[in-house]
Amino acid sequence: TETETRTHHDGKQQIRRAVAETSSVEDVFDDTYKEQEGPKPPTMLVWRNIILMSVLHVAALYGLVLLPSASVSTLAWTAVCYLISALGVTAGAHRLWSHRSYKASFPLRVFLALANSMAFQNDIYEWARDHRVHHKYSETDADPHNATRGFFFAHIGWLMVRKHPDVIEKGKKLELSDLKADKVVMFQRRHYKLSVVILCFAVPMFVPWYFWGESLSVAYFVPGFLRYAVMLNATWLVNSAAHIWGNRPYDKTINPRENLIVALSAIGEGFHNYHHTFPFDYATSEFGCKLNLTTAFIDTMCFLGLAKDPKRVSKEVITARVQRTGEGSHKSG
Ligand code: ST9
Ligand code: ZN
Ligand code: ZN
Repeated sequence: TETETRTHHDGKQQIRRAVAETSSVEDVFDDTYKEQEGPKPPTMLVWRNIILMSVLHVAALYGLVLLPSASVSTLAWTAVCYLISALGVTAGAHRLWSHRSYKASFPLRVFLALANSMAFQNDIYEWARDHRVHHKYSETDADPHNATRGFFFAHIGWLMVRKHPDVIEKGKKLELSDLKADKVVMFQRRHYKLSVVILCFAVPMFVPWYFWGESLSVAYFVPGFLRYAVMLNATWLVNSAAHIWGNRPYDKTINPRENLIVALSAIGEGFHNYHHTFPFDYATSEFGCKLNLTTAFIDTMCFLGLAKDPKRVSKEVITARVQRTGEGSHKSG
């Protein structure tokens, strides 16, 4: 049995290496990392963030109260702002810059960087760095939003405390030269604060007030704060809900799951068991555009010649993986 175990282990290593080779970035789970033994470092609260997040959510609730008095145009504009900022995260920071799952032309990268500033979720460089450690050291001390610390921590709590030292230590060792070499990413990082003030707050508020005479308070609280808070929570649900609830058709040994509600609110990012199994697939799902607006967007960009080389996993590889590590809940289509 010892040889058997070794063969099994070698097999696993080989698969990990093969997977790593198809992926040009460090987003593949590293099972050699071991958490330090003994007591965990104490949780250090960051009161500034706790207060700011509370204020944001109170402002968003006020936006909810004002919602019935918003004009139809303002509601449509709010939806547009939601979609643009969501795409800046899903098609931009996530599928393009964290995972390099397709290639994007300069004009598309400029659009995605602007959309990303509208989402105000840390600049692209920081987001992609934290996301690569999330995949490589998923659900350990070195994962920034380690879901084994519970729903609240994975959802929002991790933004209100100092990071575990292993997140920073492992993060500093990551290969990030592709991000440093991307002029659009570094430009956004240099001018991040100004871009957020303009794109996340000023523009969403100015447009309805200036173009169709919406009241300043509705313009401020609905497409501004309410849209921002809902978009943040939809994103965080990928880290919390989609790491806790749902099926695991592709790999039953990991916690990330297929969660349709999250897929819907996060425009295609809820197929999280598939995504952690095949992080380099541009669709982040076996089923292409199904419940997946981001994939439809990238397909459209490829059709228009603004993007190319979307990476996909073959049916054979998926089927083999489903049979080897799936929990038996796989449905085709
Ligand atoms: C937000 C982000 O909401 C949300 C991300 C979600 C990710 C989701 C992923 C799911 C999949 C994709 C689905 C998308 C779905 C989208 C749907 C859309 C509808 N490696 O950070 P500091 C260094 S943001 C290497 O201060 P502390 C760092 O460089 C919301 N190094 O750590 C620095 O070094 P130096 C708005 C690292 O003090 C030093 O360490 N933003 C790494 O522990 C200190 O860094 C906020 O709320 C790393 N990984 O503070 C702000 N990490 O000094 C939140 C750090 O040399 N952030 N370093 O430069 C903070 O305030 C702080 O980061 C903190 C930790 C308080 C949380
Ligand atoms: Zn995850
Ligand atoms: Zn990812």
